[in-house]
Amino acid sequence: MPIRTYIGLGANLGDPRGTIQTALRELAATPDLTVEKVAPLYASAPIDSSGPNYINTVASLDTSLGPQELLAVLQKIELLHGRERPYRNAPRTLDLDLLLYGDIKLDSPTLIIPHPRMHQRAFVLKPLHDIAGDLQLAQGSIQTLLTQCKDQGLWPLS
Ligand code: PH2
Ligand code: MG
Ligand code: MG
Repeated sequence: MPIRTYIGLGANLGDPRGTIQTALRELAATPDLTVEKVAPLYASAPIDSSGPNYINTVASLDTSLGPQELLAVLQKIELLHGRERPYRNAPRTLDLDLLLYGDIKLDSPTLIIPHPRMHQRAFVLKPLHDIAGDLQLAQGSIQTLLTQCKDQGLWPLS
């Protein structure tokens, strides 16, 4: 049985909208992985980061890949789009974050699931709510968590 996973997509360098759309097509073309839903795109002010506003969204995937295999797929697609990591939270051409993988908890040196900061970030919670409003995170309902980060700049793109 495939596992339902959620990933966050973000970019604030180059052509963020185009890059995110291309990355979604590359994900959809990946063996053993189906893109189930994609939330609308949002513009968001950088949080603990710098540079132009980000474009962010969230997608749900169904996959028989394991979490580390899925992480490798995400990192390969990031590299295809020129992702560099000069320092933590640097502006980036593409960031693909594994947010949730079924209901597993994982704490390895390379991967922590659920994503440790997702519950504090409107740019994750709002698009996640758009496609999975009933999801409960360990910290509470998405709706409640969203009220706690309502001061973060987030704007729907038409
Ligand atoms: N990603 C970060 C740090 N800060 N801010 C916004 N608005 N959007 C992001 O995707 C983002 C961020 C680290 O991955
Ligand atoms: Mg990130
Ligand atoms: Mg990342």
